[in-house]
Amino acid sequence: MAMERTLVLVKPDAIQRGLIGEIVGRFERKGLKLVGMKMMSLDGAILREHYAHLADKPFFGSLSAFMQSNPVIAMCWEGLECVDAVRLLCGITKARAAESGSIRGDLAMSVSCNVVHASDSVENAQAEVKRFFKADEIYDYQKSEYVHVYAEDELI
Ligand code: IDP
Ligand code: MG
Repeated sequence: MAMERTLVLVKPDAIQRGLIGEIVGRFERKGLKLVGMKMMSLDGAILREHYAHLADKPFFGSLSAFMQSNPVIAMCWEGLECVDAVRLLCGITKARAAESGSIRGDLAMSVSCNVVHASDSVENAQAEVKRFFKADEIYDYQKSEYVHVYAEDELI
């Protein structure tokens, strides 16, 4: 078991629909710790890196335009094995088929406008946090509720 950090983006559709608080609240209530957060506009260069695995897809152009259509909220969340935990909270890509109870399952209907991005592996999470945050934009602090969120032997 390891404390991990992962990148979450609140996507442009969620900003337009007034879902920032709802989405942030779900990660907070889960017991995750917010260690970085900012609003930012994405440009083509960062999106080409971020979505490099989709560069050959026919929808890449519209995905890139969608992600630049208004600012996003970038967040870095920390928790025990949180990369997988956050993916589960978000639900699968095709929001209308995502499990009820998940963020996409409860809040979205689209494949592309699916309200959130979350890193899909520990390795990608490390690269993505670096891509979106400077080192001094990530904050180390004690979260007093950790003694209630985790058992003692999980915090070692
Ligand atoms: P993920 O966000 O669930 O990790 P990825 O396959 O990494 O899914 O795709 C990144 C994003 O690209 C998706 O969240 C979605 O916004 C968009 N996307 C993925 N597949 C499609 C598609 O078939 N049509 C349109 N947009 C897509
Ligand atoms: Mg992905």
